[in-house]
Amino acid sequence: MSHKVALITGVTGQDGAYLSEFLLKKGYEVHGIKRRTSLFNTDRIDHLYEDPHIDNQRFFLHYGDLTDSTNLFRIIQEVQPDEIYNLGAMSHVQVSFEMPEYTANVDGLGALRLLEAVRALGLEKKTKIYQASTSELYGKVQEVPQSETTPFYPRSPYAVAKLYAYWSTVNHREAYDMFACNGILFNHESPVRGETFVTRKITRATAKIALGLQDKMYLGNLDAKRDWGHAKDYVRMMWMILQADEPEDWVIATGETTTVRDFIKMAFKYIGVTLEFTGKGVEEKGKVVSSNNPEYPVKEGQVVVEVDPKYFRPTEVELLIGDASKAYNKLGWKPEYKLQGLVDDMMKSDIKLMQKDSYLKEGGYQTMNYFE
Ligand code: NDP
Ligand code: GDR
Repeated sequence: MSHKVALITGVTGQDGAYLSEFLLKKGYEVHGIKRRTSLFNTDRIDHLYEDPHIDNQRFFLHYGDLTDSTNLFRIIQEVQPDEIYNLGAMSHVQVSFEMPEYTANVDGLGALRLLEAVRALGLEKKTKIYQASTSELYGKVQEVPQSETTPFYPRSPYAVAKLYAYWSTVNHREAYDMFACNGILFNHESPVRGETFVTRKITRATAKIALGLQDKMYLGNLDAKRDWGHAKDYVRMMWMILQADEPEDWVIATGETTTVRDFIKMAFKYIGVTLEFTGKGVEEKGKVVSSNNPEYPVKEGQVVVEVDPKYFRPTEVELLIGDASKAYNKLGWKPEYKLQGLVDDMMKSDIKLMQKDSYLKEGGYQTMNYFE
């Protein structure tokens, strides 16, 4: 049976894992580009891994890097993909201030390398390209809600690099008639979200606090507002973008915005704890007002959130709220998850994860010290 072939950069990341699963279920042959790392780093896709010795393998991994043109050329030539999803990126906004040049190379030039490889290999009529663009392009608030026509004003080296990738995608589409599209995705999260993004940092810390493994968490700007959706809903839309009649750019968002502070309250609500926030700026603290779940040793009055200015960014994106009506109306996409459903999904998973640590500790299990 003939099937479509997809190539995914960033296959080991949150979206790469969800998208691989989604495309495999649709019958695709899926090829992922994975960086060489000193440890496996395939936790998110281990359940999809197939022994290369079996027949009818449909999930393949290739070593590669978005900074290496010859490697990208060779993989694309070998795979001859019908669809490329460029999800690979140095995706952490705060870290991009520490490594702006690398971020520009991977997130900006990396996209151009892929577009040029497709063109140079003469695949521009065969291979469709999805570029992982971002609501960070909007940066400093120009208008709300943000749509495909809202002007961009990037506020980080990450966003500046992604702006280059956005326009490279548009320019290749117009110059060479390629089916190349930007998905301007607002924040999307899941139980496998990277641990240093704010939502996962909060759900992991809340789970640890619930189990008595940690007293409090330290965060940065609690006033920032984000339009948070579930990664599962968003990868479906990535695929829909490449099945549309025309190559276009699309905003994907829930249309609701929430502060970091309220996200924390929602995570604690899952464990039956009500929080109140007092104080301003770096003095602000989140305290337990009541706790109605005796299973968790959280005490009234316990301070569970403090602010550490080291998490403040040199320039911040204060407010994101997306208008995805073009996607709703033209492609019929609608998110299935509401924010509390997403928070519950993440909390359920992190409590389970932390419980494992807790049981091991109680059972006297000690990790090996290889350096003794
Ligand atoms: P993750 O950080 O979870 O995953 C990023 C992926 O990119 C990882 O597989 C990582 O590999 C890979 N990568 C990093 N550097 C390179 C490189 N030099 N060459 C090849 N691959 C590399 O991000 P998400 O899954 O959350 O996001 C996917 C994409 O969508 C990213 O481009 C991100 O910028 C963008 N985006 C994300 C949003 C979100 O809210 N999640 C919203 C809008 C856009 P490794 O595992 O080795 O680090
Ligand atoms: P963001 O996500 O920058 O929106 O980029 P992140 O979760 O890192 O930050 C969201 C907001 O929370 C504030 N914040 C903190 N952030 C982190 N990481 N850690 C903290 O301790 C903390 N305290 C407060 C931040 O200042 C910010 O305002 C994500 C990434 O996935 C990008 O790749 C993607 O393009 C955008 O979402 C859309």
